[in-house]
Amino acid sequence: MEKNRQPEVGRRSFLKTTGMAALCGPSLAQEIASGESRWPCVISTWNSGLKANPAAWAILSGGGWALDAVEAGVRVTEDDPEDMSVGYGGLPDRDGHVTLDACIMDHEGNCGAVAFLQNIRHPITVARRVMEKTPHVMLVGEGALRFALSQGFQKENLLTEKAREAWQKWLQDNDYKPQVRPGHDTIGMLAIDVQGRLSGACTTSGLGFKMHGRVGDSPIIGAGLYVDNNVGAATATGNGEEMIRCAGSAMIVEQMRQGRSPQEACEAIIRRLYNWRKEKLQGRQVCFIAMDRLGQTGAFSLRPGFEYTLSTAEGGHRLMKASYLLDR
Ligand code: SD4
Repeated sequence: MEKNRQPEVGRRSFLKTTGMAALCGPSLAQEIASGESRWPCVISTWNSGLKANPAAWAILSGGGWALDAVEAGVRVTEDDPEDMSVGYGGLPDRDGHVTLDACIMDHEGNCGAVAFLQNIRHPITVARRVMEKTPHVMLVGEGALRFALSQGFQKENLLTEKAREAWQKWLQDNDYKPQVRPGHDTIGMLAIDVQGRLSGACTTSGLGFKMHGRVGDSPIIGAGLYVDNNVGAATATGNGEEMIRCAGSAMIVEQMRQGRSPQEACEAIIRRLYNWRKEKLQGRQVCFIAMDRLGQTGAFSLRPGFEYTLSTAEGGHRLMKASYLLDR
């Protein structure tokens, strides 16, 4: 477990000086006053958060916007060649192409996404541009690439030597059958800032050695990511086909709306999926993290092995093990 202390953020004094508590609904104001809120806070999937969360924290601790924080955070992972499920260095599809999916969503329900995007290192920033510069939510493939180039992004080769070697080994050992790979490293990140604004981002190269053109849950609003500032936010990693099927992230937010905590909400949706699909989930992993509007968090997975990174003013950046439903 790694732990880095961070500077304190003056949340209470911020609330006092901005009169923020007066702007919130009575119960939220009460919850803030009673000290139950934990603003700012960042949670992200896997241990990649140990590198990514500090970039998000740097923005939040300066009083910045959660949307800027999650974008800056996951860009660190997109740049990291050691993360073989995201951006530069991501594993290619079975034909040797690195194809990227990403989406982003803010506290007002604004969202943007790109899917099946190639040769652009930071799909999360292209997703944000789709949100801010177009009337649409999602662009895919050639259209997403054309849009990125029109926005000044540069084309580059994202296939590292390490990823190419892994692909060639896979080709030798397998029968060109698209794989449901057990290893996952997609980054989904949720943050709440000192003004109580939630945002989320999710970015991936998808399942390694997938079929060309396959898109997972990560760029799909409601599956890989969902944010509703009245309630909370959720994001996912694992076998995207399952998250799409159960509209996982949106369902978790709905569970929180019914009064469940982020932890209970993640558990409820994974149990529901398991009861529904059981043996069809053989060899598949499904993992969620969630945060409510107070900055309280939860995490749960179908199988053991899921870790996440939590950053708070009190605790610094901590790698945590999620609880899970099945023994293996
Ligand atoms: C996908 N959910 O494309 C992603 C994969 C993933 O870490 O999470 N990998 O299905």
